[in-house]
This record gives sequence, structure tokens and C-alpha cells, in this order.
Amino acid sequence: PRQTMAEGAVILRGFARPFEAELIPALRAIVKQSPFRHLITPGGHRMSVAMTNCGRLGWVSDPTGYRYDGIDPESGAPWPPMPPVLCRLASDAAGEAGFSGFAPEACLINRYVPGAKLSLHQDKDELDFGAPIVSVSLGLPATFLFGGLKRSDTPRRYRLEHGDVVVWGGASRLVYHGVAPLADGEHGVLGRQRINLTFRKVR
Ligand code: MD5
Ligand code: FE
Repeated sequence: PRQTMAEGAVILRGFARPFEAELIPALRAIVKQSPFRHLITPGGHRMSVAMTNCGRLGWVSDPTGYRYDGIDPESGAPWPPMPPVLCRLASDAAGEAGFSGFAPEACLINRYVPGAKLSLHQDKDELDFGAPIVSVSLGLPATFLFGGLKRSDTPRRYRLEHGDVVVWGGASRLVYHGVAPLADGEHGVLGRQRINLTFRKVR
């Protein structure tokens, strides 16, 4: 079942479920090589969401700014390569939403524990706004906040559950968005956390 949030923003409910058996072991292997860490924003705040990456480029934040980098600053080595199952999931979902041929360069992996949140922001560190962003929700459900092109636009709230995939393209690519503080709970497969995968073409 497909639901439209706005022009260019499509929720594919449960789209990742058929990939789950392959997806979760692949994520465990990535996190072994490049563990989750809490990044510091340029403003000096420690993010409540923990992050890691896979693929040729990874998103990092430190007191000097935000950027995409081929090297994990913690290990000094390249990020783990993107496993084929992740690439296939992202490309199939993009195709389903009308963006055929999506080949992600970066996969940011966000981990939310109860109470963790992501404040309203725009994703604008990429050079190619023509490409969509594909987001995969796993584990505990979250309340996603979908605002407008101004920070002051009141966001609408959407519940995103295990296996839901959202494709953001076109007109909604630069919308302010965030995640409300995660409610406590226990997920059958992932336990007390939400994992979100965000696939992007960067340049
Ligand atoms: C999350 N992550 O649930 C979200 C999923 C991030 C982030 O926001 O930057 O890591 S991606 C949601 C998203 C991406 C691009 C555009 C829009 C939403 N949007 O226009 O609403 O951890
Ligand atoms: Fe974002």
C-alpha cells in the first residue's frame, strides 16, 4: 500500500519486509566494522541519535561542520561497502516511486533509543537535489515530523513502523523534517531501538 505525504513524497508501507532476513545480518556486520557513535554538531551539541554509514561516502558532523567523507574518522579506514541487499532495496523502492535507476552512494544509518530525537532540519549537504532520498524504518515505531519549506511551518505527523520505506523526491526534497522523541517499547527483532537507513546520491 502506497500513501502520498506530499508531491514527491511517497510512503511504501512494509516495502522492506521481504528484505528483512538478509538486511539485519548485513547491518550487524557494518556496525561491527564502523560502530554507532554520537556526533557533535557544529554548534557543539552531542546528537541523541547515534550514527554510522556504509557505502562510498558517509555523512559526518564535527565542530568544523557537516560533510560527506569517504573515510570513517573513528577508524581512519573507508566506510564498509554497501551490501548488495541494501542497494537493491533502495533502488527497488525508488523505482516503485517513479525514480528508476537510483544508485545510492551513501547510506547513513541512524539509531534511536527511547528519548532520542532529530530536530527539524533540511537535508541540503548533497549536490544533486534531482535524485531522491530513500529512507527505511526498522525496529520501534517513530513519529515522523513533516513540515514545509520554512522552519516555522507546522509539521504534520506520520507514524513510521518496522519495514516502512519513504521516498522523497522532487518538490518535497527540501522540506523541513524531524523525528519526535522515540517512545519506549520493545521490538521483536531489534529490541529497544529504531534504526533508520537513509540512502542518498551525493554528487
Ligand atoms: C530518520 N533521517 O528517520 C530520518 C529519515 C536524516 C533524517 O532526516 O537527515 O538523517 S530521512 C527523512 C527525510 C530525508 C529527506 C527529505 C525529507 C525527509 N523530507 O523532505 O521530509 O532518521
Ligand atoms: Fe534529514
